[in-house]
Amino acid sequence: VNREVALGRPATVRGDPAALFERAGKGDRGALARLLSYVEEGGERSRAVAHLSYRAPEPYVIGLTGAPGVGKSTLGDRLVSAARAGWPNGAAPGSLHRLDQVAVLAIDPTSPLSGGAILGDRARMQGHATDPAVFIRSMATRGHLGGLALAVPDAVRLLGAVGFPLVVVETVGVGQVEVEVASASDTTVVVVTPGWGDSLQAAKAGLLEVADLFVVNKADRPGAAEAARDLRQMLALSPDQGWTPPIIETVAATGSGIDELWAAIARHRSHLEATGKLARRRADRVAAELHKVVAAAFERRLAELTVSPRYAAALGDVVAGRCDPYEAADRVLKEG
Ligand SMILES: Nc1nc2c(ncn2[C@@H]2O[C@H](COP(=O)(O)OP(=O)(O)OP(=O)(O)O)[C@@H](O)[C@H]2O)c(=O)[nH]1
Ligand SMILES: [Mg+2]
Repeated sequence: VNREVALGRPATVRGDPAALFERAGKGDRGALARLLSYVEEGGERSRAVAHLSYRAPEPYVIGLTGAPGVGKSTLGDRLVSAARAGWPNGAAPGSLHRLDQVAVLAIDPTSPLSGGAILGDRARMQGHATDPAVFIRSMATRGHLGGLALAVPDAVRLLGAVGFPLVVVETVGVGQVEVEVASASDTTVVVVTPGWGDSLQAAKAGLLEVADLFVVNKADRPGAAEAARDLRQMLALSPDQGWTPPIIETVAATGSGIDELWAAIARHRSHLEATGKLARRRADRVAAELHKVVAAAFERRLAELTVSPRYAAALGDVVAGRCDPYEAADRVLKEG
């Protein structure tokens, strides 16, 4: 008799993705957290999670990105409140009206482990600590092949599959990974603060191209209007794609401007749905994802190949001058 059975639980529940998935779908947050750890780790169990999740409806994903400390978590917190409180006067913007459950994923591409981020964001988001309908989780890349670019979509699909219609993804920083993660959202919100620096950094990082919406947060500080103007000027140079990213000034610390932000997100969603862009975007995203999965599989096979005896033999022949590197490579690949 193993311990699980002795404790009166089915033996499979402990680490079995399918059993955890079923429990997560019934609102078991511990089971959900465990599944997200599997996704972070990558490997067989993360594959199982992906398989369990793929048929479910996709949640709507709002991406919040920007330089460290601009107020992404505080904004995310406010958006969660807005989503939970419902739309004023019952004017429901599509399915964003009064959500039963909201998930927040805080992504930290800079740290291999998520400990610090978890503590920080838990502290900031403690306003929702007692709201069982809000699920907050930090994620870092541990071993997932393809890193966050694959782990985040897996996590988002999992959250959708266990019943979250909306996921807010917060990404720190303005590097390449962040742009990638940010652009994996349905509505990408780029957050800057007053002062020319953030906007310029965002532009350099390629965030202008992926932004559906800009937020100038900390508008209680001097220079917010100027920052908005700078952004508007930069945007005027980019090609018209049927949607001009609104620029919204907020004070996340007090909640000022959050209604406007929420309304702009809802407008963007309606725009995506009405024009068919949402489906196209998602299809593009899946294409990029599949490409990465295949690339990761090739990488893995290459790594195996280069430590095989066959590879060593071919290499030996090149070193000894018995064949050229191309012939050797052909031989290595052909016998695969
Ligand atoms: N003055 C002012 N401070 C703000 C505002 N919004 C957030 N802050 C403060 O700015 C600091 C950073 O806020 P966070 O929400 O943690 O910012 P973040 O972008 O999530 O930070 P990282 O996750 O570390 O990149 C905190 O001390 C907030 O209280 C605002 O509108 N005005
Ligand atoms: Mg944060």
